[in-house]
Amino acid sequence: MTELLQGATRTEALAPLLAQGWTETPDRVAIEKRFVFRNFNEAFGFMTRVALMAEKRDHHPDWRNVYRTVEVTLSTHDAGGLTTKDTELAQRMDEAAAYV
Ligand code: HBI
Repeated sequence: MTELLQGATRTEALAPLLAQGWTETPDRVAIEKRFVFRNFNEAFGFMTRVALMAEKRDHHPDWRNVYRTVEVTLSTHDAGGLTTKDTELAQRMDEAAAYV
């Protein structure tokens, strides 16, 4: 199982994501971000690309779509918190959102 991010490693891994609009959930076991697109088509296109990515990595987001917004929470359920699987997927999601 992937190890939980802790201490300085955790801080360093999160720094670029927090600068890109991700926030820690209040219980600090997850990170979250609200993506807002121009329309539903762009939001769903983003979700489609991320879904393929997530399945390939066997690491899946918790997310909710309402019209042109996608609210995402990332956490490694098996580990009970944040791992590099989450920070890497978060980075890939930011890249996917920039493509639309
Ligand atoms: N996705 N976010 C997340 N966290 C997990 O622990 C996880 C997952 N997708 C698949 C998965 N675990 C499987 O590896 C196991 O549940 C078998």
